[in-house]
Amino acid sequence: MTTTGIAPDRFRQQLSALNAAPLWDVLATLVPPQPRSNAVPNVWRWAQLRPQLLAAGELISAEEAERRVLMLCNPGIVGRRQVTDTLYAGLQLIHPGESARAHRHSQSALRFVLEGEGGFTSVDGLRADMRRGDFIVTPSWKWHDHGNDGDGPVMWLDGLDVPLVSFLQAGFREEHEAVRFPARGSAEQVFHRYGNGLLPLERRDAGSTSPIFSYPYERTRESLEQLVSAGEIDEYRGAVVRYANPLNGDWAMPSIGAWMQCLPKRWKPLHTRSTDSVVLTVVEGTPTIEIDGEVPVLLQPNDVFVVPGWRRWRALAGDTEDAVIFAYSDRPVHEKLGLYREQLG
Ligand code: GTQ
Repeated sequence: MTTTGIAPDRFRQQLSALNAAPLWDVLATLVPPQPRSNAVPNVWRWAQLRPQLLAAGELISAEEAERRVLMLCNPGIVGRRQVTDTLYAGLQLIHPGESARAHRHSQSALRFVLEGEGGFTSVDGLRADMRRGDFIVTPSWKWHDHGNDGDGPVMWLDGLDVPLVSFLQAGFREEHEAVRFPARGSAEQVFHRYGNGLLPLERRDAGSTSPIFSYPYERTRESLEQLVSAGEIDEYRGAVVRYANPLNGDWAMPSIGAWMQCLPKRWKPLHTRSTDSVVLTVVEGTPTIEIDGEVPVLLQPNDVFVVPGWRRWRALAGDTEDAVIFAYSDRPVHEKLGLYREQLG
């Protein structure tokens, strides 16, 4: 009995009818002592999904599907279409001569190329050729279409901030009247304007996304190689570079951070944990992911793996060859909101 004489059950019913509820029932879960991701660690095997992606290619054309993609659904987030609490991942296929028609949306997207020659993404009519290991950004609200001028299938990993944008209910989308946005040039031109450590004298194009939208693997690999030879190896992540916006040094995209790591063979990194949730894929080698409390997972090239936030983990190359890992996470959002925390060691 409370001092007013109301039975607790009746009290809760009355509150519920008034669309209110007592905080003290749920305080510990509403404001938890530490993060508890809904996502679980999981591996998506390329050897299993590649045949399914090719099967999708027989079921539906890229034109019909608009985007012919297999979504990667985290088993901990039942019924949802996301790989972590905030991020989306998918595997996209384009056959020679096909087009994924031009559209634009508020969601930011990245492409990480897994297989094939001759693929391209165009952003506002600027064309970026897609080769294995390339990282390509399609910024929020920029027109983009994809195609394939080669003679075999082209496949890549899509990373988007879809769950985050839907949580904020901030999403818009539009179809372009043409399948392809009119061609205006190439990603190379953009690189010459904003790369090479050179920028336009007057800055008229402030934007929260990097003007450079194509980061070819050749250049990234070369930087990692130089770091490895110079012995510039981070204790936690090996030789590591992040994809940057040259205008402000921030991440290439405002909501998704992406980086690439080279883990030297026989080298043992220290563990870390951080609030962001990481989606990674293997570019070279066969690294093992160790997460506290989980069975270690040996990855093959193009396998996709998720490390949910606030789990202590590390990635090791093994004894025979170096490993190269591409990763993306929601870290920029954590940083911007003052929520990013990490524990090293
Ligand atoms: O290529 O624009 O996997 O809009 C999901 C939504 C890819 C894309 C996805 C998209 C795209």
